[in-house]
Amino acid sequence: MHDLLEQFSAVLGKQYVLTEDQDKAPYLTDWRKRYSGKALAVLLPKTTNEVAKLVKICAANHVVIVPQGGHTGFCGGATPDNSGKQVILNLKRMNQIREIDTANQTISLEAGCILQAIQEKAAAQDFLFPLSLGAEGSCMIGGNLATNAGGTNVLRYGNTRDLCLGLEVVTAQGEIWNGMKGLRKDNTGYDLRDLFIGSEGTLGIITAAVMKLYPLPISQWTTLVATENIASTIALLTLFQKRATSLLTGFEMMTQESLALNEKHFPQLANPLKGNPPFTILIELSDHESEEHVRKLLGTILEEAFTTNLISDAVIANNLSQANTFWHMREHITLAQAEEGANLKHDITIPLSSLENFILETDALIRQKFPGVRIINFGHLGDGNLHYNIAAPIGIDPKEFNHLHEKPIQELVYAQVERCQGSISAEHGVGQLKLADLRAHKGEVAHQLMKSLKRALDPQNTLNPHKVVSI
Ligand code: FAD
Ligand code: 2HG
Ligand code: ZN
Repeated sequence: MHDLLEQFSAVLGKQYVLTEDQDKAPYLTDWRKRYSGKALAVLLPKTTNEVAKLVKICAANHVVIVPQGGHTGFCGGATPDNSGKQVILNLKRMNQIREIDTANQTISLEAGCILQAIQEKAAAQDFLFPLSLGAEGSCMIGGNLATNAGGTNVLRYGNTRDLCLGLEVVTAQGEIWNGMKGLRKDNTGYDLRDLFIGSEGTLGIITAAVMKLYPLPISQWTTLVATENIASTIALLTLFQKRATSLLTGFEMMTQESLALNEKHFPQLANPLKGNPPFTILIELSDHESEEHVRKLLGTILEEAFTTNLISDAVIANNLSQANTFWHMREHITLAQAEEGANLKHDITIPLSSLENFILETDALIRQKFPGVRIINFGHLGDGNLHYNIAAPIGIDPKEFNHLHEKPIQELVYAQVERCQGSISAEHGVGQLKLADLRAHKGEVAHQLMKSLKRALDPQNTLNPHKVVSI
């Protein structure tokens, strides 16, 4: 073991091989505090060549590597097990922007770049990098790619996969695959890029990427509207999609119960809509034309929504600071849940045509079988993606409640998801949290194909084993 640490130090320098408990501690527990592990060392490489050398050392010694970015993932994918034999390979020092190609509208960058820093770098050159999520101040592009993160702009720009044109990956054998071409068309056989995106560190280590950039919108309007039920909410989405088409860049849903929790922990983020409506919808329109053009369009659509009784109230943000407050309301629900204590997350997608049926039936079943629970249902409604989270009844210890009820609640929710032809992971991935559920959900053929891929690319099973799929 001593020899191994010396080999790591020979590649990185001793200060980038963390072995002391207090130095390793920040890398060992996940954001939700649900998973905690031990590690032989935390390795902090600066270059792709260093990553390749470290992987070769690990492969030769059968040492398991857990790749890690900002460690904000929700499925325990970046947390090691309890053996103390695995190493964490954290990419945070690989944070260089390699190039912004203005003609190609692409940015080439290293895996450890923080998402918010990428957005800012792009904006400084009049470009939009559209990936946006609540953890953007600490998650990294490598982690976003490895989880195929979604967020609030998917409706218009797609998820991380849709934004990626090229990758650089260190394979399980320590070879470097350079796929850093910024091409929008490339039909040269199997799509290796798409194989690594969403593989959660189980097939290779993403060290760099070429990502798409877009022209920066010059006008943006954000509004909060009240709807009485899920049917009118979906009808409202259809209306906005028809009238605003590609100008619609955000359509997020928050239920009354979600916002009540927000208000409890963040009273400054109280809902400006009157009378705590059953559903509060955050809608954003963006355009490259004048402010007035979008404002007028928004007004016309809202008027139509009022006259057809789809909405009962609306507040349009009249400046950037108010628009930011609306977004904070939406993003703070996760933080309010964390403040409230342990909770059960269900990150699911349902076809929009089945969404009303899913919510009505599942809500009723949950309330009947688990009286008093709070259904913290919110999410990216425009993508059919609900965060259908469950919090313990008020006054009941959340940990005790989850211990007793997590399994039956999850079985109920996932059975409903299957009935509606949905997915048990919309954007957060699988990690160790959903490892067991994946098999049943994907079906035997898909599961075997996934195992074959894992065996082919990582035959020694040293890259993040027992995450996503076990072989
Ligand atoms: P980590 O958590 O470090 O890692 C995640 C997985 O990727 C692990 O399996 C890890 O092994 C692997 N990995 C990390 N880096 C690499 C690499 N370079 N190469 C190979 N594998 C790697 N997610 C959404 O999709 N949408 C949201 O709206 C959203 N909102 C969030 C809000 C909050 C407040 C928080 C805390 C999280 C949110 N997330 C969201 C979840 C999380 O931020 C995303 O999954 C994010 O993409 C993870 O990035 P990370 O750098 O933190 O990755
Ligand atoms: C979001 O959309 C994130 O805010 C977090 O994906 C969802 O807390 C959650 O379950
Ligand atoms: Zn989300």
